[in-house]
Amino acid sequence: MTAPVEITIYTTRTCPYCRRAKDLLQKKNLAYREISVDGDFEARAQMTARANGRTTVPQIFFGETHIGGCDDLYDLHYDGKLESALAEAARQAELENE
Ligand SMILES: N[C@@H](CCC(=O)N[C@@H](CS)C(=O)NCC(=O)O)C(=O)O
Repeated sequence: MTAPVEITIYTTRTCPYCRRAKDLLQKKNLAYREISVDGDFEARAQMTARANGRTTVPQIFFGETHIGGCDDLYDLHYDGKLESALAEAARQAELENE
């Protein structure tokens, strides 16, 4: 069986899009690791590098797969593709660990 993939979300404290993205993950009972980039230059640089240059928060990852920001997460949800994106990211993680 494929192990569940870790969800990471980079956030700042005052960002409404971050709150909205986390609300959806919580509503879907999806655990996530939150990395606050408030005043943390290194964490922000890591986020931007992983997110192909995107600098806004939130930036969301399923394993190493970059999902994008809040709107991208909701697009997946509204298209009914959230679960398949998680499954695909988990499959990728397994392939990379082989
Ligand atoms: N469309 C983006 C909007 C994200 C956005 O505008 N985030 C704001 C904070 S709420 C931001 O990062 N502003 C620039 C900055 O803080 O450096 C999304 O859905 O994630």
